[in-house]
This record gives sequence, structure tokens and C-alpha cells, in this order.
Amino acid sequence: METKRLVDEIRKLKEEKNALILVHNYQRPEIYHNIADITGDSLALAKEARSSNADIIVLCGVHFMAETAKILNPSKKVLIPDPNAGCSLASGITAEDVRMLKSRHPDVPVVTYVNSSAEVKAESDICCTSANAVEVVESLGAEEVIFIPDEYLGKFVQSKTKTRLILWNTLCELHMEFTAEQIADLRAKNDGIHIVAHPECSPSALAVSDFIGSTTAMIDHVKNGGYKKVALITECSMVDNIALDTPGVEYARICKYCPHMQLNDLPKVLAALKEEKYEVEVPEEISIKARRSVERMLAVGRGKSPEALIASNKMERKENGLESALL
Ligand code: CIZ
Repeated sequence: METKRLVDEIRKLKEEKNALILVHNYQRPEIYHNIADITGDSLALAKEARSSNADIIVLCGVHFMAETAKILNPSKKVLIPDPNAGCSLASGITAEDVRMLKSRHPDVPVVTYVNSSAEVKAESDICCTSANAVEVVESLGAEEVIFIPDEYLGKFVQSKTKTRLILWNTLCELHMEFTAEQIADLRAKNDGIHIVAHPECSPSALAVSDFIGSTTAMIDHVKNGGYKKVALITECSMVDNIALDTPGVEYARICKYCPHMQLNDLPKVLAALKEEKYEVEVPEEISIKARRSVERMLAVGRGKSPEALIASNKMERKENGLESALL
């Protein structure tokens, strides 16, 4: 009953305030299934935030996702229900670290996973998500690329591309915990189980998985695969969310809850809408540079060639007087 009251109040306030609620795949089921205008991975949420006409965007996810929404649509009020919802990857590298890497590897382009702060994005040439990391790296046509901050995602991308990657040593505190031994044990106990893993897991865990993909790719794979028994090697709320959508599939749960994603709940979303808190701000000079990196990623998704990117970068530099490490 309490859930229904909260959901009703949130939906009413959302209409009254012309708010858009964007919900990441890792959010609790009561958020994901009841109040979302859009659910998805950070790439999908970024695209929605960019094109939104809402006055307020409530980002149910972690801080870097809300920052990305603000960067892409700076005139909007962007709220996050719990300002402490961080990310071990985003806090594992600073803008100073990126400047140090660039000085050690001059002229090598920097590809940054969106799980990073606005300051780090601002120091980068282009962003990527786990859904498009290989495509983004290859779009640059470079022999060598600095790929930050997730070392395991970097190793996964390295296994798919001939471009040499220079990696950083930060890991996702959740995905790093899964081991090949756990997965082998799961297989031994569950005949015919299909193992679906996220590329933030260790190379040894990925080596014994059947499918590797971003959260959205994992969801699509399970929904369309016709599997009877599945284990998702990722965040547990996502397993809860897909399980509700795929009643015919049995899930063996060795997933883990992300302590940051779990901070958001319905009472906090209601408070966010009522009190218009916690507003996410990005200083303009950081925002302009970070937007360039995120927009370049979105351009790759629209099928722009590296040549087109570099040409638009040249034009941008002329117009804005911005420096770029891409050229
Ligand atoms: O990009 C995202 O949303 C994250 C954090 C994971 C994924 O694979 O979707």
C-alpha cells in the first residue's frame, strides 16, 4: 500500500512539474517498473536527456549519469534522488591523472568510459559506454589509444580490436568480485545454464561465460534467446527487473547489489520531486569540454566516420577557440 501511495504521488508530481524520470537498468524494481518514463543503460539515458523538453530531469542512477544529463542539456534542472550515489570507477581517476597520462603519451587520443566525472570527460577526446566501446575506439583509426578508467573493460575491448590500448588500473567494485571459480561451480550445479556476463568483470570470469555485453545487450540477449536457465553476472536489481519481464526463465542468482545504485528509493524520488533536490551542477568551462567528448560518442553511434568527426572538430575549434588533443 505504501508503495502504491508513493508511486501515485510521484506520478502526479511528475505531471504537474513537467518532469522526466530516467531510470537505469540497475535501479530497484519498484523504481524501474513503476515510475520510469525511460529505462535503459547510460547511453540510452544520455540520448533521452539530450533531446528532452521536460523542465526537470530526475535521474535514478548514479552521479556521473546525472552529470552527463546536465552536460547534454544544461538548461534543464537535473535532480538525483541521493547525492551520495557514486561509482568506484568514477572516483578511481582524476582530471590530473588524465593530464599526466596525456603528457606521458603525447598525441595519443583518450577514450573515456562514461563512468567518470565531468572533469575527466573534459580532459578526454571522446567518451564510450560498454555498449559502444569497441566501435568508439575503432572510429578513431589510431594505432594507439588511452582507454580509461576501467581496466577490465579495457582488457575486454583489447581482445576485440587491433588498436593498442594504454589502460588505467581502476575496477568496478561490484563486477571485480565475480570469479571464474564461482561461475564454474554454478555450471557444475546447474545443468545447461547460460552464463551472461558484463564486460566490467575480470578476463578470467569472462573467459568462462557464454555471452558478454552491456546491460542492454544482456537484457536483449536473454529476452530473445529462449534460454530456460540463466545466470546474469552483474547487478542484482537488474536480475530482479528482467525476471519480472521473463517469467518463463529461471535465474540462478550469483549477482551482487551495487551499494550506490541501491541508495535510490521511492521516498527519495518523491522528496527529490517535491523539494527539487539534489540539483546537479557542472561548471560551464568543464561542461563545454565534457559535452564535446560525449557528443563525439553520440556522433559515432549515428554512423559518422572518424574523418567526419575530425572535420567537425576542426570547425568546432575554429568557432569556439577550443583546444583539442584529437588533432
Ligand atoms: O553504461 C551503463 O549504463 C552501465 C553502467 C553499464 C551497462 O553496461 O549498461
